[in-house]
Amino acid sequence: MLEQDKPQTPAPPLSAAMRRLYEYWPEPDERNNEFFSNFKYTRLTGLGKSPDASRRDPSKVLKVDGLYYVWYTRRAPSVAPVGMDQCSDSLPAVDWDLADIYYATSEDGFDWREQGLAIGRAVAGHYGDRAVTTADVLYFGERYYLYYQSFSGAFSNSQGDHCDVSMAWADSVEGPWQKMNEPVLPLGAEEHWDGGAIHDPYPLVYQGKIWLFYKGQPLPGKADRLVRAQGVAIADSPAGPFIKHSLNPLLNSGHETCLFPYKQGIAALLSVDGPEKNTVQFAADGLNFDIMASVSCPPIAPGPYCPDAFADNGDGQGITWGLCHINTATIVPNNPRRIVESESFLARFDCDLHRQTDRPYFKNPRDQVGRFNEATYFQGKMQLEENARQDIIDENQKIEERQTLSMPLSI
Ligand code: AAL
Repeated sequence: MLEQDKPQTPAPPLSAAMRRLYEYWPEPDERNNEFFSNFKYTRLTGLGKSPDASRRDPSKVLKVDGLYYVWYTRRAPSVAPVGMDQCSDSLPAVDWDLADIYYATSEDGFDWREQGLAIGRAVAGHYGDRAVTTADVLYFGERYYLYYQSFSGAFSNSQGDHCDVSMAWADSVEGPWQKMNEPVLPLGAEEHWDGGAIHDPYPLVYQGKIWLFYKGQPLPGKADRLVRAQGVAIADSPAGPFIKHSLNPLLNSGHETCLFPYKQGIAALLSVDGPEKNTVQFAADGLNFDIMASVSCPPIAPGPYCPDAFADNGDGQGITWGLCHINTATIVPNNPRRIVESESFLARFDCDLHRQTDRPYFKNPRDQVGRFNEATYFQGKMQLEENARQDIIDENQKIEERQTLSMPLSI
């Protein structure tokens, strides 16, 4: 609904919630909200769950000569990660350690064929010798570019998920890829929001320039109020220099980056982290994002099929599908903030965040948000663990005793 079409805010008295309904939310009913969508998932052939390899963090999907292409992180064999203090030359610290970037193709977006290595790790002792991961693609000036995370040297607890972003280019979508072999987007200064890690490079072409969105993570205790956030660095050419925008961070939540041109601006899908996780946001200027809808069970590490990602025509159409990853994420015993991910595989998501589609199937909030089914509530992660049950009974007992003590005798 356009600003000028919004109904007049009624005169006071008006509660804060009702003022938001008039002045903040684009549409009171999600069924009419262009930024609201359910997400539906499909298992893939060729890239699905397999004991041989862990596949994760897919790029945007690109269509070239009628064939869909995707790049992703692949680690084989899919042995379980052992943590940063136990890793070795053959034992991975994390699910994306000792990994390379592979690519796959598909004719219909459902049945995929793994084609092979796109970008591999460097020789030991060289830049990017430990892992090359989390790639995303740009097509610019009739050339292809992959921006990716480059890890040099073994992981360690002190360094954490520390890496920078590098780039490789190719004249053909199938490579060979020439590596820059140096950072194209360096870490921020120690006290900065992106001083600890730079992840999930995500290029778009916007306002005649290359906008490289990325996730930043501060060093522990450095940037207050931030766990992770997203920002942008802008350049005239794919090799940079990329200038980080003075307004960064632009998004105060989210984990893996997922953005797409929408109308004259840019929309973003946020998941996993921060107060504004599980939202779809929009910035008419590509910089100042507002929450437009809250969604549930959004795809993790979404790589959308976004045909106008590089069109820069000021008339972004949106997205209807893409790939994402699903994995086994277990909480590290005695360290609830840490999870270990493993057995990652790629899956497809479908949605309706497109201006040319009108699919009530994806716009019915009752379908998902309002009514998950039994299997959802009693799946491993949702079910109350047996060992937590007794703790809860004991603790509730104590709370009730305290409450009873503090309540007047008359009840
Ligand atoms: C992902 C991404 C980046 C992180 C790790 C692998 O979810 O955010 O790629 O480094 O996790």
